[in-house]
Amino acid sequence: MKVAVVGATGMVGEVMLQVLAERNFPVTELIPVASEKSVGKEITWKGNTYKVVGLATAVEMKPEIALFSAGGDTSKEWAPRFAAAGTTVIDNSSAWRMDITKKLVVPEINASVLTKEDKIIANPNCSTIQMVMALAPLHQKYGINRIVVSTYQSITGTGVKAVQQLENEYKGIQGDMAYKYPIHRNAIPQCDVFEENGYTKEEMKLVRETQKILGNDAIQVTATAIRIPVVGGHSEAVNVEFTKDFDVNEVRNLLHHTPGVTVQDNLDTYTYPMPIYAEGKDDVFVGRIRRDESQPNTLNMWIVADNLRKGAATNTIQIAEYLVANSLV
Ligand code: 11C
Repeated sequence: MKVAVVGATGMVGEVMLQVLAERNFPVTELIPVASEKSVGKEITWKGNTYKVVGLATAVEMKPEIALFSAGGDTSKEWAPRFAAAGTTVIDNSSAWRMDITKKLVVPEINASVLTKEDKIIANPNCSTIQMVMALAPLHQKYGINRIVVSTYQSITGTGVKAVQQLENEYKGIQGDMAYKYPIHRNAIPQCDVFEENGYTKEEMKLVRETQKILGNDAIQVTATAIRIPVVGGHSEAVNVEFTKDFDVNEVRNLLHHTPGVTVQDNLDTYTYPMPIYAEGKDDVFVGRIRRDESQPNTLNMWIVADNLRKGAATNTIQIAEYLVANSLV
C-alpha cells in the first residue's frame, strides 16, 4: 500500500507513524505530508529517511490510503481532493463525523458498515471512542437508555502548545498559553469552544457521536468535559442506565471478553485504571465497575485510554487494516 500520513509532523501524526511501524502495516511507499512550513523537512521511519511533501504533491502521488490528522479545515478542503484521485481517506478530525453520507467507525463495533464506495471515513473523537468501546457490548446485552459522563482529559488532546504550557508552568517560565488559565494545579471545565446550548463542542461530540456509532438516536447522553494536568490519557466516570437489569459480575465478564478492552477491577489490590498505566497502550481500561444504588438498572464505571493511541492513531490504523483485510481498498 502507498500510504500518505497527512499531518505527519503533528502530535497524532507522529503516533500514527509509530503505530504503522509497530503493527507492521503493509506500507510499500510512505508519503509524509504536512503544511507548507514543514515541506522539505526530513523524518525517519523504520530506519529510512523521508522528505515531507505538501498536500498538492501528495494528491498527485495517488496514495491508496491517506490517514489525515491535520485539523478540520484541511480535511474539509483536501479529503475530497484525495478521494477524487481515488485515495481512501481516513480522517481523524471532526470535519466529516456527523455528515450522514460518511461512516463513523470504531472497528471493534461497526467496521462492517464499510464498503468499497466509502472514500472518506471518519474516525471518532478520542473521548467517544474509549466510552463506546466499553459500552457497546453492554448495550447489545442490556440496551442503554441514558449515559451521564464526566471526563478528565489529558492536555495532549489540545496539542503540543498545551504540553508546552504545562512544562513552562512546572518551571515557572512565562510562555504562550494554550488555555485561558494555568493548567498546572488546575482543572478547567472547558474542552474546546462553547456551543449555543451552553455545552462545549467536546461534550456535544460525546452525545452525537455515541448515538451515531451505536446506531440509536434514542440513547440519551449528557456530558461534562474537564481538562486536567495529565499527559497519559483521558479518564471518564460513566453512569449508564439500561433497559434490562444486569449482574455486575456478568458485566465484568462481558467486558473481560471484549477485544480491545482490559478490565482492571480488584479493590483488594487497589487495581483500577489510571492514565499512568494506559499511556502508550492500545487497549481501553475499565474498572470501578459497580451498581448505582440510587436507581434501578444503572451502572457506574471508570474508563481510561491513551487518547493519542486508541483515541486517535490506533483506531485510524485499525480502520485501514480492516479495509486491507476485506479488500475494500
Ligand atoms: C481533546 N478530544 O481532548 C479532544 C481532541 O475532535 O478529534 C481531539 C479533537 C477531535 O481536546
